[in-house]
Amino acid sequence: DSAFLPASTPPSVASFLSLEHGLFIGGRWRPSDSGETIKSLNPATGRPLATLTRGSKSDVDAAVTAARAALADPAWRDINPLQRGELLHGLADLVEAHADELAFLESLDNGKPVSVARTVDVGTTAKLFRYFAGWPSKFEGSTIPLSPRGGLRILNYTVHEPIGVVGVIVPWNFPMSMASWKLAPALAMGNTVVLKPAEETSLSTLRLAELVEQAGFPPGVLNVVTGSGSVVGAAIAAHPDVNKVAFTGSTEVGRLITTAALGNMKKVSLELGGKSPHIVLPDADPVAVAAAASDGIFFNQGQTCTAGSRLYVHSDIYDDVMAALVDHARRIVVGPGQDTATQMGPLVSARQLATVESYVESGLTEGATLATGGSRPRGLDAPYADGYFLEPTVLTETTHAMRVVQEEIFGPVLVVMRWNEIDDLIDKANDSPYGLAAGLWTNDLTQAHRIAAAIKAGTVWINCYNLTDPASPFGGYKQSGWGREMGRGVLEQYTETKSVWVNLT
Ligand code: TXE
Repeated sequence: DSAFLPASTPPSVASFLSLEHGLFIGGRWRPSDSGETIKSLNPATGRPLATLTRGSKSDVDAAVTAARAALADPAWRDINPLQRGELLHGLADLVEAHADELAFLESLDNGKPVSVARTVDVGTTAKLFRYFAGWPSKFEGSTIPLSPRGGLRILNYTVHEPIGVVGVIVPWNFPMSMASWKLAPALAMGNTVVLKPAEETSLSTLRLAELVEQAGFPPGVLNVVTGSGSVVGAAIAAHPDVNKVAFTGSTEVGRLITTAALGNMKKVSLELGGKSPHIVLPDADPVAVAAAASDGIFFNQGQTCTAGSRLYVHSDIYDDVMAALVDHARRIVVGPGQDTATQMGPLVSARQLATVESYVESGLTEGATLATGGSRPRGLDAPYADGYFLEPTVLTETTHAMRVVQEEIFGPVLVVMRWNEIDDLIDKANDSPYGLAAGLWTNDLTQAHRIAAAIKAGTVWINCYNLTDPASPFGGYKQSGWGREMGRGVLEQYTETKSVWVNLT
């Protein structure tokens, strides 16, 4: 199968794709010790898009050595906080300057519409670097008022120091922005990074590494090792000289990483799966809420950790919401992400498509009703006929015993349930191993705050959904993760706090 690029592909993207993509270690691009490569596929066609390097364990060792050396390099260690902020601002400028190119690249590699990649993936990345650029000069320690003890007068103060080498392992749903969620605070706090993108979607991270270099970060501050999770990811998680690992991905792999990290007790932060309840109260406008529920699940092909994948609609307006929801879902234009009309692209891989289709199958076998979707869309011409497309899918008559209600599907599949009584609704909403996010629609202030307080989730959206911001903390309860990303609080996760005691007597 030969590579295929749409006519609208920017020349800069086409020439980047044709490069031999090496590993970025110590400021240099180099092949792997393994000499092996990986084919990165275009999910809209199933054909090859680019060739990546398959990193090995010894490549991870080299990257960690480079990151360790960069920590001690005066060009990074002794840089003043304002200069560190300026480097991050410079990186944000470069991401903005290359936004169209980066968005197109992300769309080709992941499948999502270019417009989504432009506003969400690339937009978020630039904003993240901009937000964290302000922190190096402002994240202060404290002086702590202590009373004299044993005749000693004491001065006690704290300082924040970098943790050291941070391993970053990210998934394929928002490739560049998931990397930046971790990279931005790690760099702002003076750490160095060894980053492993997902093997399905490594390209935007490799381009970002070029921009990091161009922005003037010293060699070894960011290192990128592409390759498989079981080799490169596992080597980072187990490495005795990595001080922290920050991960976004499946709960299952999060568990493996945590176990591997125990070897040297490295710090671990985790953003894992979700099965977020999206709740509609009886006073909500059925048509508006149906559109929001549809966007809440079908955005990014349903491959969003916060996807509003369990919809609970009050019986009084259930029929009206369902009619509008099915209508909305059927109107979604499914196609290649590079077509301007496309609203939903292909799933990221043949494997993900097969997983999602098997969930739909399992739901139907367990007694759910298919309200719409469930099939691969017909009518896509070559070369898109072999792409990993699936129709927006809605299952009704679902119950909490079903796998489709309990497990993260991570695709465009919504399960819908009716509710009547608020305490029962809250129990159902919390009946999940996950606790990442929740949404609810009502103008009833009392009920809104009552439900928001009772839901075990790291984020609750009231009359909105899927909003995030670099200034607002994000993370999960229960098996959705450890720690919070973004906001001021994340700085603690990328620093060690030292308490210094001085005898003033
Ligand atoms: O994720 P993985 P996959 C969920 C979602 C999806 C399922 C499978 O339900 O259907 O996971 O996706 C690296 N040690 N989410 O298999 O495997 C891997 O190379 C260290 C939800 O693609 O978790 C990649 O870089 N690293 C989630 C990263 O981990 C390992 C987003 C994530 O891959 C490793 C993604 C190992 N042993 C998937 N094995 C969300 N909610 O945001 C793999 N990796």
